Amino acid sequence: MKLEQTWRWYGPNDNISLSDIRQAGATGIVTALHDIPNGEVWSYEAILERKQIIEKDNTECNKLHWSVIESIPIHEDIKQGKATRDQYIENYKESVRNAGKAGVPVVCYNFMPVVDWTRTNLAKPMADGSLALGFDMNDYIAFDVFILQRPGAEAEYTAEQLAEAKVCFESMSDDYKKLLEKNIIAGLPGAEESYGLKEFQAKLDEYKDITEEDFRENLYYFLKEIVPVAQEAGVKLAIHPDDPPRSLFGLHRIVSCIEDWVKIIEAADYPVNGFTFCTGSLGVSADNDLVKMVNKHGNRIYFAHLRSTERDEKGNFHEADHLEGDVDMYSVMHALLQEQSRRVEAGEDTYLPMRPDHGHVMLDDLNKVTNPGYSAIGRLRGLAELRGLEMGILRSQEFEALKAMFKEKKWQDKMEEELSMIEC
Ligand code: DNO
Repeated sequence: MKLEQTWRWYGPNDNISLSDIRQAGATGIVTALHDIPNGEVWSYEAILERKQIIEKDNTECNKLHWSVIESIPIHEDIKQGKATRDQYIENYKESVRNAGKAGVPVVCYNFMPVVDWTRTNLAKPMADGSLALGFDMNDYIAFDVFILQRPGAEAEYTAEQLAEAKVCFESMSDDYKKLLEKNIIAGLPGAEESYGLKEFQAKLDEYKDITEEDFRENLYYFLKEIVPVAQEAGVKLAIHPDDPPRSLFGLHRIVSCIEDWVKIIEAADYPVNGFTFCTGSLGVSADNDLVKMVNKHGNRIYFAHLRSTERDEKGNFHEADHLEGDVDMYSVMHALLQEQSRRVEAGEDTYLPMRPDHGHVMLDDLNKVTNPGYSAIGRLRGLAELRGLEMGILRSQEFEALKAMFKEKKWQDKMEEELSMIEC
């Protein structure tokens, strides 16, 4: 049993074609109807049309299918718990039903307020000559305090952080300041929202009186409504973690760690209420034990973004090569394959799509315009590495022994043993 290899595709306008994706060896397409405005219903016809485009050139031995919707965005009114949320939730239900009817099995979504994934640098030079996405704390604080001039921002940083950010700000050219603003708030691909400075501050202001408790309740309210519908529609919901998994611009972040996962499960405890296991996002926090997350809640992982990040103690990080950096990809892959074998023996649905993520810009792509994080060759490299790692693990004698153990229905013993080792 293998994880399904998938690839994020931005639709018919993506420079990377479906034929390219076939050559990369992926079988699953991860995509969204990006042109539908946030909050509106995704009609059955529109989903079906996209599905047919994906499957158009399928042959008997070369098939693509739509594995995951990434994402159906959640309207800000739902996140803010406004009176208007109910209509948006009804629309979301309709979209989920339509996805189920069209046979798309997984919907990925996030609950990050105002900004989706956030980086300060979209072209950080790596030692090998490739370019990576990065998050630089000095740049971020300089933007927050000196460019955006968010009221109250200073109080959230130490004197040392502020001093460093000031030096950094003073050395920035006007062009660099503009670039930084664009990188942070003009919207990365798939983020669906983009702002100018004033508009951004106005959006942040809307969250001023929303406490963390309120914000969590807004997510749980949404889940209580949506999850039963998804269960009936046969669609798995996979919430994406906050990226990075910490507060930005004073906003609450409530999908950042295992404790958050537990609360999400408890809010609407149906099997379809699950997670996108994004190792690069979660891995930015040293407190997240990724293997433990799989061993404890692997049965709720319905989609995996397998990438690695490298962080430092100041909060800076960048995208590492897929098998390098702070994510122990061997152990993560092992844990996911173990979870999949458990599902086989338990007679559960074993479908587990994964995709490479945020590849470096390298080789020929250095001369092209690419979507930040979504260049072809960097992801091709990532996918190839992940595929090899998976094969190595599945073919190892140790893994054969593990599967034999599961066959004898001893998987529970095995999981308990691993968890007790992690916990002590
Ligand atoms: C970034 C992506 C995110 C993700 C959303 C899910 O590369 O992982 O934009 O798609 O957060 O809703």
